[in-house]
Amino acid sequence: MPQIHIIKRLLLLVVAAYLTQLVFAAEDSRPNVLFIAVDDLNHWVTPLGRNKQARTPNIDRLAKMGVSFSNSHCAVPACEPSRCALMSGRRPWTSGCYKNGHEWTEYQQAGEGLSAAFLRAGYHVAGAGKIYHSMEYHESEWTEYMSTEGLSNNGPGVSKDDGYHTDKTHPDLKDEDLVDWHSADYCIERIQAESDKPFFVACGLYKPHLPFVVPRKYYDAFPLDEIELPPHLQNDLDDIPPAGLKMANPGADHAKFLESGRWKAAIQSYLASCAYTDMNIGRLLDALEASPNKDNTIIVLWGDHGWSFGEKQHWRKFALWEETTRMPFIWVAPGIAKPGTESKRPVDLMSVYPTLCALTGIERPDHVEGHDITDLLRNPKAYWPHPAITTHGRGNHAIRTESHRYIRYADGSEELYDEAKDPYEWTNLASNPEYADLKAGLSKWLPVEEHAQAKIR
Ligand SMILES: [Ca+2]
Ligand SMILES: [Ca+2]
Repeated sequence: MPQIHIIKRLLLLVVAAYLTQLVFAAEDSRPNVLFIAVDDLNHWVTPLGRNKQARTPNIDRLAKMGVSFSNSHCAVPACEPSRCALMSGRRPWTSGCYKNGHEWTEYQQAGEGLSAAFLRAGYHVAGAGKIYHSMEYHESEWTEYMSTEGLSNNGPGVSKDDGYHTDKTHPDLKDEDLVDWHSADYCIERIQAESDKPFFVACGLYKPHLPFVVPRKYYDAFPLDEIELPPHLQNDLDDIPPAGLKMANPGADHAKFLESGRWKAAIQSYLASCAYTDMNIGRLLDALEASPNKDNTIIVLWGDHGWSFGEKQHWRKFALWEETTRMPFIWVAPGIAKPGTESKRPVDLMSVYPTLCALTGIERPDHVEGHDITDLLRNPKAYWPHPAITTHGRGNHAIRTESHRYIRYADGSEELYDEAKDPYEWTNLASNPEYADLKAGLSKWLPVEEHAQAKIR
C-alpha cells in the first residue's frame, strides 16, 4: 500500500530529524568562550592590588568566579607583539614579531589565529575593539566583527598628547562617548543571542591605554590630593647595565613628569581609566549572568602587558621588569576552575591559545607554543616546572620563576632579583658570585635560536 510507504518515510524523516537534533545538542554542549582583552591594564588593579588606591570591584567579582593568576606575565611588553604572540600562538623568537609596527604578513599566515581555530571548529566567532593591533583583526578569522565607524577611542576634542592630563577631559564626556562602551554592547548582544552554535566572543577594551581620558566622575573618585606615588628608589638605576638603562630611558617621560609636577595627576588619570574599564567589564558579567549561557561559558580576562609609573624612572611598557610584564590574568571555567582561588605559579600569555583548545576540545594546531594551564585551573597549587618568559626586542628576555626574575640582554649583561625579599626589584644580584648556579639554571630557559626581526611596515 502506498500510504504505508508514505507513513514509513515520514517516520524515518522524524527519526532522522531527532538524530540530527541530538547531534546539534551534542555540539551545543561545548562551552562558550568570553575572551576579554584589556589594553595596558597593569597589576595595580584588584585583586592583584599592587597599588592600594585602585578600585576595580568587577575584576574582583570575576576573580571570585574562577582562578586569578598572581604571577602572570606578558610574552612581550608592547601592544602589537604581545597580542601577536597570544593570538598566533608563536613566541616572538619564532615569529619575528618583537615590536610594534612589524609587518603582519611576515609572521602570521591566515588561519593560524586563535579565533580561526574556533571558526573552523564550528563556533560563532565575534569580535569587537582591540584584539590584534589597533583595528586590524584579520577578517577571514571571524564570523563577524564590530565596525567602529563613527565611534571614538577618546571622546571629542582629545589629542593623544593630552593623554596624561586630567584637565583636558571634556567636562560633559559620557560613558557611551567612548568606543569601549559600544564594544561591550556588541559583545553583550552576542552573549545573549539564541544560537544553535557555541560562541567565541572577543571583547577588546582600549582603556586604560593612553590617552587617560574618561568621564569626569571617574577622576572625582580619586581626588588628586590623596594620590600617592608608587614605591621607588632614587638611585635604583645605579646597578642596572646600559641595556637596561636604555629601556628605562629616564630622560624621556620621567624627566618630563618631574619638571611638570604632574606625576600624581598621571596616576589619578590611570586609576580613573581603570575604573571606567572595570565598569564595562561589569556590564559584560551582568549580561552573562542574566543569560542562559552563564553556566556554560569559559571566561578569560587578560591585560596585554604591565605599565610603569616612574619606578626605575621608567614610564609605560617596553621593559623587562615586574611593573612592565605583570598583568591581570583571570580564568573562569565552570566545572573545572574552583571559584575564588589564586594561583601563584608563574604563567605567561602563551598559555591562552593551548588552554582554550584544551578546555573546549578543539584540536591544538601544531604551530601553537605555550603551556596548557588546565592543571592549574583544577588545582592552583599543582606542580608547575615552567617559568613565565617575556621578550622585549630580539635577544632580551626575562625569566620569572616563583622566587626570582632573571634578565638577560642581547649584549650578555644581566639582572637578577629575589622577588620574596625585594618585590620592587631594587637590588640587582647578578654580579654576586653566590648566585652563579641559580643564573646558570635560569638561563637554560633562554631560546637557543631567535628569528630575525620582521620588517617594519
Ligand atoms: Ca597595550
Ligand atoms: Ca637598583
